[in-house]
Amino acid sequence: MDSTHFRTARIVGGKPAPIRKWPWQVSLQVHKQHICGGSLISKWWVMTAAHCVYGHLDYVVSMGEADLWSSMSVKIPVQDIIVHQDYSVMRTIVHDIALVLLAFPVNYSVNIQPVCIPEKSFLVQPGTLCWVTGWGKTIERGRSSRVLREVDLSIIRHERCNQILKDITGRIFTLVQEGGVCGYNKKGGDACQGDSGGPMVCEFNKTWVQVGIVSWGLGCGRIGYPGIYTEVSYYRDWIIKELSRASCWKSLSFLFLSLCLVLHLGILVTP
Ligand code: 4AZ
Repeated sequence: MDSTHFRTARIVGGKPAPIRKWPWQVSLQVHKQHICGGSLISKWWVMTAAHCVYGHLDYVVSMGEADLWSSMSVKIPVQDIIVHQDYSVMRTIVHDIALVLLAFPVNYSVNIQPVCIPEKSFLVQPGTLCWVTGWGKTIERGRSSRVLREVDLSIIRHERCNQILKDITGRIFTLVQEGGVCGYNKKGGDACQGDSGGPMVCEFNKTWVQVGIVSWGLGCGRIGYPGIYTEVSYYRDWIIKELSRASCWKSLSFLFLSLCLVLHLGILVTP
């Protein structure tokens, strides 16, 4: 067996996720088809990768079930999408983050819970054990998985990750900059197409914190090739700013609508 065959035949690794272990994991779907992963950060908001939602299609967020075909999933249409203003795919992918507003708030349950966003100052240490989850491909040239899968990773900071990827590709420009973080599993565990937008989480003091968003990689599960993630702590201020801006718009539009209604009624009742 040649090395190429070995590499592509290798599964991305990991195993099916136990039920209720990752209750913030969501599936972004178009016409009932799974497109990308995402994570629930509040009753109204899902976080994902910008490259997942860049065309602004009609998405539905599906949550609460590990089996994509389950009839028990909670499905909520999307009301709005905020893509990072500096998101770009020139040379390399940067600022690959987006926020998705649900059409109505989800009810939390044992199967549906939000994940924590790290502090801005929180720098995950190299070598930290984390987990990535998703319904993406189980081999580089395979198909998406019907059941949610998980795999453990070890963190590589962006400086070292950039050097590794530059050495692999021979590129001289920066491939992973500040705002990016990498994950690697020496047995070939990795995220792949379809996992994008989904969470990479690590447990600190018994609390699960989302450290990364699946962004990109050179193939999947290749030995020596780390996967690249958007570093959530780096975008904490952006996330908070956008969420408060959106809720401000919401209350303003509500105010205007009520005012219009009052004026309209006023006109109707004036003789
Ligand atoms: C993708 O195509 C993709 N190995 C996402 C993550 C990785 C590779 C590809 C990481 O969306």
